[in-house]
Amino acid sequence: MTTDLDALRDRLVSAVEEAADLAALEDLRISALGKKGEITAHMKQLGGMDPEQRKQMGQALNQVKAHVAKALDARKAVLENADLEKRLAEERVDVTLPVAPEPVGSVHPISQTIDELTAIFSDMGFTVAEGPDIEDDFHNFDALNIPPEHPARQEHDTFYLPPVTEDQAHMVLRTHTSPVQIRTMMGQKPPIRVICPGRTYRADYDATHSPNFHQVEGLVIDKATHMGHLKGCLIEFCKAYFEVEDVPVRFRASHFPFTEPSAEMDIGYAKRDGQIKIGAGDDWLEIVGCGMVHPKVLRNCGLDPDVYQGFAFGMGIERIAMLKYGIPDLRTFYEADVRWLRHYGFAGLDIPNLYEGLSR
Ligand code: 2U9
Repeated sequence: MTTDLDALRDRLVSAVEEAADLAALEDLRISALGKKGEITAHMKQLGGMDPEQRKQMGQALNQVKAHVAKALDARKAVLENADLEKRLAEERVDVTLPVAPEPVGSVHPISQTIDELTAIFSDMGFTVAEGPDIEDDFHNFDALNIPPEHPARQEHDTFYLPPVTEDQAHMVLRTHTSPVQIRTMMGQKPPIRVICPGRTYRADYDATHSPNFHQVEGLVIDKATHMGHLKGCLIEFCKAYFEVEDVPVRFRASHFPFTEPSAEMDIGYAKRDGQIKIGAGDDWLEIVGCGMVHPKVLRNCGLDPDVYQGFAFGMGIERIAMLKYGIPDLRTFYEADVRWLRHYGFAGLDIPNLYEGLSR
């Protein structure tokens, strides 16, 4: 009987030693030691033996079992080690290789233009102010001297939001960033020097209008601010933004409810080979609306117009981006076309500043 067990042990141990992989080894473990395994089957026969035989067979079987279990453990360690070595060889990384080129994102021309505006006006002592896209009638219209019956209220093609409660103020998607300046004047004491870039909304859609567009507006309030400061500030802005030494400008009288006097500023340009060249030539492009803040607007914000004056200006961000970067169609700004972005986008880490250059 012990010779049979020796043969069983030798057969199982050599099968274990020859197991090719961990799966084959697990199959062997089950077929030897599992519930229906060969050694288990022998164990089950112990119950039918007389006590002396059971004792001898029991001891012999336990030795076989221990031997096979030891062989299983030893083979498992060998196979696991071989697996690890194989993976290490396969997954080896040569850290001296150059970084593989990856598809990179780019900065959208609207973001780039806002960064450029921020760099230019920061250098002149302005900070950036922001406000909500959803505004009430007061901040978007009334405070700006645009009362309900004023024609400008219709001209703005306003998106009105349905009231949540009956007594709630009319809420609108802001039609300009001017409410940000209202909030600034009501929230802090002069001197004030802010620019307010951001999204604006008007119910208007064609080749030159988008229902969602971007504006930047500026506001300066102090005790002795005058039209000369306004002109100097906008001329400096144009030279810095269009990256030209000198730029011909002209101011034409205009009308806005929130400024008095009001003006529009044009810059000189020439068309060469179908491209717009800013700073030369006899043609004019309107780029900025501006004026001295209306005394009623100052009063609406709690400022005494006999003490404080200021100027304000506003321009369309898409418009100045199109002029600088030769982008012909307004609608392409919002199409999220990756080929357009690759062409007109900017490198993510080239943050515009006046020392290294605005657009490289
Ligand atoms: C306050 C007081 C005055 C902001 C101004 C303009 C003139 C203007 C347009 C330019 C092109 C908007 O994007 S556009 O359609 N803006 O012409 N904006 S003065 O005046 C203000 C603003 C806020 C408290």
